[in-house]
Amino acid sequence: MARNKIALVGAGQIGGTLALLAGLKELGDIAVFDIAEGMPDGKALDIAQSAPVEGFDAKMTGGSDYSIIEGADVVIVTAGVPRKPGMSRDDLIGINTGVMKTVGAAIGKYAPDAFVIVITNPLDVMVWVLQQASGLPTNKVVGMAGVLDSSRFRTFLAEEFKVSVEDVTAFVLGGHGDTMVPLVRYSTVAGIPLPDLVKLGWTTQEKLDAIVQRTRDGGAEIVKLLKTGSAFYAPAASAISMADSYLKDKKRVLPVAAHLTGQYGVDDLYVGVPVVIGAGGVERIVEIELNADEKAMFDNSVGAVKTLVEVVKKMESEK
Ligand code: TXD
Repeated sequence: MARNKIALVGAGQIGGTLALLAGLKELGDIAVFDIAEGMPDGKALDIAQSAPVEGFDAKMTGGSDYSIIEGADVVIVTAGVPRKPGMSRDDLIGINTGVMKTVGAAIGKYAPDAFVIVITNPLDVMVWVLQQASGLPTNKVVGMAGVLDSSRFRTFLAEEFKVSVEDVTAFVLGGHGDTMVPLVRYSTVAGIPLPDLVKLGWTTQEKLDAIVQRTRDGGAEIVKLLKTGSAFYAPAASAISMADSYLKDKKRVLPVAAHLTGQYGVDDLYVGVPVVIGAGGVERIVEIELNADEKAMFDNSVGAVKTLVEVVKKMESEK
């Protein structure tokens, strides 16, 4: 059986980490593309030379010609510019819209059967632009944000409760960014919902509220510390878990930016919701009932995504 092929468009901080993780996990052969000439070739070569030590087999190719992504089973897109301190994710919209259009067209040409995971910010809008430019079916194009946001939430909760991160599950909804909606009543430690843990005295409501806020600000906290870019280890690990679920038909239930057609009252927008990812791409969208508070937060988040999509549509119509 031929190995799967994973194409990485963008070989920066996240792209390089994706290549290493995909190699270590033996997900398949890896092609790394970037417009910065030489850099993707260098990273591919460097990672290939770690394979004998780590003990994995994967063909690593790097280059600046889109033909290297040909026939990929999975394409992960990080191409674009990241945030600098003081910049919001939305400041990136102008530059990255153009990048998504080029990348989308290339994917449509060279890898039309791929499962595509977009990471470039502002995420929920960029995945929408890329899907349109690629012409790929909407169930094969998703955005990565929720796995990262919920992983951040789980990290902070495990720290607070002094339990293994493995036993903490978290549920987040909505757009990536300041308006995302951590769903406290669906987040648990070994199945015990967080509100019950407050009642049991494991934590206080105030501490829980602070953790929710820290999760929302999780990206900014790291941007501020790094000074020269944004988070990359956890974002890469998150996207790899989505690729893994697709390639192995694991049917994991993961929060991703998925194309909604009426679910949660949203039409033709990409918003973070739980979905089943298997060999068919997004195989099912999980629609849960929200209480009034959650609905208000969700609608606010959807409103923020909608506003940015309108900005893109306006930019395009003025061209
Ligand atoms: O949760 C999430 N979705 C995110 C998103 C979490 C963290 C970071 N997030 C975003 O991912 C971030 O705001 C950026 O938009 C992307 C990529 O972040 P990364 O840290 O990897 O950025 P780099 O290191 O700057 O890498 C981007 C690469 C860089 O090597 C450029 O040369 C390349 O993109 N680039 C391009 N590649 C191909 N084609 C074009 N046009 C292009 N333009 C730049």
